[in-house]
Amino acid sequence: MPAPIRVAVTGAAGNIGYALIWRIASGSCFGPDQPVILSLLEITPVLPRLEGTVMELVDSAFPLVHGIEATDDANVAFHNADAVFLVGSRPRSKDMDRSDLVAANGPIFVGQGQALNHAARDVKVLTVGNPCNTNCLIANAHAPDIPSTQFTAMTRLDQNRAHGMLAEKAGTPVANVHDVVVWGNHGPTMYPDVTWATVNGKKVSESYDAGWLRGEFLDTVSDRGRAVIAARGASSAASAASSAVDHMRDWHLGSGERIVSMGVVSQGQYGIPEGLVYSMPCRTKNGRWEVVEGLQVDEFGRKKIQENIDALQQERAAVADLLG
Ligand code: NAX
Repeated sequence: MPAPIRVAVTGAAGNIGYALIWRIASGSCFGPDQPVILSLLEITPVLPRLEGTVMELVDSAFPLVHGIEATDDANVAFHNADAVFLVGSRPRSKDMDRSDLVAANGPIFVGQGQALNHAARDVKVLTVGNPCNTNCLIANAHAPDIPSTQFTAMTRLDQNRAHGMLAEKAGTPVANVHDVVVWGNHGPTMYPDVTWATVNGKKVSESYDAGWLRGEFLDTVSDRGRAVIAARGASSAASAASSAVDHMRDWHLGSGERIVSMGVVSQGQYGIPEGLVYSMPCRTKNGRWEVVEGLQVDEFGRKKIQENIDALQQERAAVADLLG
């Protein structure tokens, strides 16, 4: 059995944390033979609640869990971490718009970026807390000693939502749907692009009505988070946790030929300005991701990609004072 890896989860007593930690502990994320030491971070007032989570983890008796630590100190939580899930932050409530969310959550990622820089080196960071692209940008800016390739943001939930919707419409298991590319921001402008996607081995563009693909499909995927809040009275939690597991599992264990959507720091691919954290088509191998280059983007796609560049540049400008 390999040596245990250290996995940190922030916001560990929250809703996503409650679903995520169990999947990590069970081996769904890092593989069925990989032991883990769980390092759970919460803000001080929530430590008693986190204690309850720890009790339940102990009670679940996961053979792969070789240690559980709970703390309110990010430097302790991230010490020698191999993987970090930055979940802790406020979810959007019904009355909040995106700029409220940026203002409420951005500062958290200054301190956590600094703590990562201090405490971790060869670490894979997945930012889930919203607005996740911009929070990832902030954390990365405060961790100059960690390569920016190690900082990613989660748009896998959007890809999974798109796959789920295409599968439902075709009446086929989602395993038969591949390669929707989510471009841009995990926000309303996000673009689930089906140009290279297949369902049951056939191109999506040949299998569905073009009007539906550019209309209801796009609107439903990009508005799904809000629809879940309206229905549940709380933001997506289990599906977010599951998508975080998918993102980190593929990064750690490899995606094979599948295209996976990841928010990554742009190096100028597809005309996306360098340094923006932008969701792009990726493949992963040996613990590293690579952008799938050379896909021919049509005119509609170019317009959508630009909309996301504009949105992310605006978000970046709004947090300029947090970027150091
Ligand atoms: P909860 O409010 O249930 O849990 C968040 C937890 O974070 C709380 O327990 C809180 O005490 C803790 N926290 C706050 N500040 C912290 C800090 N500085 N350090 C450590 N912990 C801290 O929210 P939950 O439903 O778990 O959502 C968490 C975040 O994920 C939100 O920002 C939410 O918007 C975001 N989401 C991101 C998604 C994505 O696809 N990227 C989708 C789902 C979700 O909306």
